[in-house]
Amino acid sequence: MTERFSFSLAATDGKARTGTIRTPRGEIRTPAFMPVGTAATVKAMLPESVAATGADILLGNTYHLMLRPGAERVARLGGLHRFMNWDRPILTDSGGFQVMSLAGLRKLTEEGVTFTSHIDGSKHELTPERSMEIQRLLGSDIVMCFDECPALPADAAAVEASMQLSMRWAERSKIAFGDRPGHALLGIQQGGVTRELRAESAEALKAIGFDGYAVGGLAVGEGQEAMFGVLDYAPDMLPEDRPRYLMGVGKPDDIVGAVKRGIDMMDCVLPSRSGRTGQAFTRRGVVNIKNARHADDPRPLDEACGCPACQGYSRAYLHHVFRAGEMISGMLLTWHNLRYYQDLMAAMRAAIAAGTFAEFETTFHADRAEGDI
Ligand code: PRF
Ligand code: ZN
Repeated sequence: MTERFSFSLAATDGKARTGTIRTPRGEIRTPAFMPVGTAATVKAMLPESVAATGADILLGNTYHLMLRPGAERVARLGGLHRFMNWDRPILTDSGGFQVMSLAGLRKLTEEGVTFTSHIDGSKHELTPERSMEIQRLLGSDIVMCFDECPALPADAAAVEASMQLSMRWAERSKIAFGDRPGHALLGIQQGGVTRELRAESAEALKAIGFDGYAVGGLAVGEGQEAMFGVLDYAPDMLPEDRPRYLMGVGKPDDIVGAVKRGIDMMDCVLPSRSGRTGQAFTRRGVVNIKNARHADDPRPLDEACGCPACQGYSRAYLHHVFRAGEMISGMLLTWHNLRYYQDLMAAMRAAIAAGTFAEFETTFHADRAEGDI
């Protein structure tokens, strides 16, 4: 019998949840953080190193991979897992959001979106049907509906029209996805920061029926307070027995706040991108390794961290290689940041299982308030 995609909750603490997503390619412990592997690589990391940080699943991008190297080529080469040498689960985003933020000339219609590539200016089209086809060619385990996400602030009528278009696209995505045992399709809630639109979107998605549900359209310029305002009600509008994924979030305190409000999965470029620009996340807050005060510091980045950067190297060394533009700088800091994020998720899973999430949250914020890092 083909293994199916499933989700089971093991414990809840307040609205926070911990559980397991099961796929034929392995289990995903939730709450889960997904490192971003946009171009078939988590930049500066070998796949086995990404796994060693504690990641159960990666995120890949339809938009980037369709442009380069092309979805049909990846399929001929055995699919994205084989191509990038990652055999655990992969979730792929559907492309619409990246078209809107990265592509050149864009034209949005009921059918889909035509755009020019940010790489070479060539013309392309994405529709719900083509996005489903690309994600199938890539061999994605968790497929995202094709949607549109307006930048905020936007006027209410525009947010409403965009959400309704995304719901029509969600239905087309579901039909085009078909029945694929072992693979999951997730709907994406839109509706900006308006409760009624979020409710309308949730009802539309539930009527279609998905394996899981994402909260989209947040972290697009509204600020943390407004985002938490939406997360105070939006996850409750989605089925309790399915995973809930907050797309493109976020900073460590965003992640803790989202988990507290009932989110099970997240992704963000922040730990990997910051690693390449000299920013390290630690229990005490952000360390900027290029700062001159690290030049003679023999201490590790974070005494409590078990990653290779903290086990083998001083802040003085990390400062030096960053200043010298050495590649190992991005490698070590990315490793550290991904490990920090995965340790944070593990600590939250343990706290939820033990019923001590409130204490965890208090300590998390107190450690960061101490300063002098
Ligand atoms: N939709 C899709 N991908 C996304 C988003 C969205 O709304 C966001 C919003 N933070 C990030 N990535 N498909
Ligand atoms: Zn470390």
